[in-house]
Amino acid sequence: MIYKFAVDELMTKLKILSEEFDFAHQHDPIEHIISRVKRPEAIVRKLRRKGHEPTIEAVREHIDDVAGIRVVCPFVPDVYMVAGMLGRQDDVEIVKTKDYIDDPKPNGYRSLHLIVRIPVFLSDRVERVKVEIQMRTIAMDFWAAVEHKLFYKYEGEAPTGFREELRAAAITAADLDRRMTALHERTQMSSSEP
Ligand code: 0O2
Repeated sequence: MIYKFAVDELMTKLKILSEEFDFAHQHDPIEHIISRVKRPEAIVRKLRRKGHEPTIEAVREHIDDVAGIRVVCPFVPDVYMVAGMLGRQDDVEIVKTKDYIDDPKPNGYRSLHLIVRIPVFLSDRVERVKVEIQMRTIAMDFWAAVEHKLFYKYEGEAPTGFREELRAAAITAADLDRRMTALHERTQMSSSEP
């Protein structure tokens, strides 16, 4: 329940940033947001994979993504801008940042991962709860969703050449991001011309 409350709080924060920025700058830096609380079976599986017995203490210590939010942005600069705006809020503590955009995973996966901690105010106490926020562009999201589907189908036993093809597709997606960002910057410049 506490993880759900933390997700609800962060969703509200992100929606406010999205609407207010759109109002002030005529550009919404967030395309869409999804959230989930990890299922108990998936938590136990992840703990065992990391070599821990499934206890509440182990979940608190070793699982950062029980509460998860995915923020999908139109352009790469939007990803960093939204992350910056969130990080500057007084009650949001950035615990860890993994920048897989600057340094993609070997398979080509790109996203900015933030582990944040936020206070959840309950009837008799305040709990500081960790939430994983995955931030990515539409192109990165497309690649990650399809990659996840394909690997699930092959259960890790991908045919020859499959990984190379996926890595090449990730490079194409990154190129698409660069081209779309350049087009966006051109429209921004022309709209600010007198
Ligand atoms: P699910 O089912 O999506 O939640 P760590 O806790 O740092 O030791 P962890 O949690 O693996 O290790 O960290 P990492 O690398 O930041 O990955 C966290 C999540 O990012 C994953 O959660 C995926 O959702 C996503 N992710 C990471 N790598 C890939 C990838 O190569 N492809 C895709 N499609 N998604 C990826 P889970 O728990 O693995 O899975």
